[in-house]
Amino acid sequence: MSRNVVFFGPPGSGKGTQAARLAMSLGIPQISTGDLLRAHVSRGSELGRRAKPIMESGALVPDELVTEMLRERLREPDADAGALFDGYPRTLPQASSLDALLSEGGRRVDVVIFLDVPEEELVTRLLARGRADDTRETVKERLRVYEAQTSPLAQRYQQLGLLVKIDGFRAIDEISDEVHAAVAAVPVSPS
Ligand code: B4P
Repeated sequence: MSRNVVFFGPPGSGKGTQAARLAMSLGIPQISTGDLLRAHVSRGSELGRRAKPIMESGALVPDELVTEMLRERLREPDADAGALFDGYPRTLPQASSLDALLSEGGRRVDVVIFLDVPEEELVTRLLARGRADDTRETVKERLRVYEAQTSPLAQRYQQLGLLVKIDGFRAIDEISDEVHAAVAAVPVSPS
């Protein structure tokens, strides 16, 4: 049995926060493409050197680089029982790649959690967090990129009947309770 959950939403909507909590309670890994990319940047790998200026500009790292990184991560044995995808997919081609990668192991996306947060709150949260790519200018660009390239995923997953929209503008515990309930309500993949 395998459980595969996608966390989807604008930058700062709490994908990482909620995926970490769910990972603890389900005992399956949180796979954050942002964290994987930042690890590459800090160890100065070839991928990290290419990704660093892109991330600092607020743009998306090219699909093929991120997808190859994800493919490698999914080969690790802890992902056999499933994974919580935090920040992937972010484009329609990435969504197709995720379906293909999962189907190689007879798996599929079981549910997509969409965290809905007003833009003003996103800006406040990100500026308070203060990561290297959390400057006012970069945040504005990341929100623009989200609208243009990532938000169309909502319609895709809605049509597939997989999207669960959750109000992410509340206390973290309240959101977690609703995320847990939504995931528990979904049957898991057979393999
Ligand atoms: P990510 O690392 O995925 O960053 P994010 O979208 O900004 O964060 P998230 O939504 O997880 O917010 P968090 O829980 O941390 O991406 C960074 C960059 O990497 C991208 O811009 C891109 O360049 C690159 N990248 C990553 N994946 C890629 C892909 N698939 N393809 C191409 N490029 C990719 O929460 C934010 C803050 O809010 C935290 O401080 C948190 O404490 C706070 N918070 C959370 N929930 C809250 C709540 N309910 N109330 C109040 N505050 C809350």
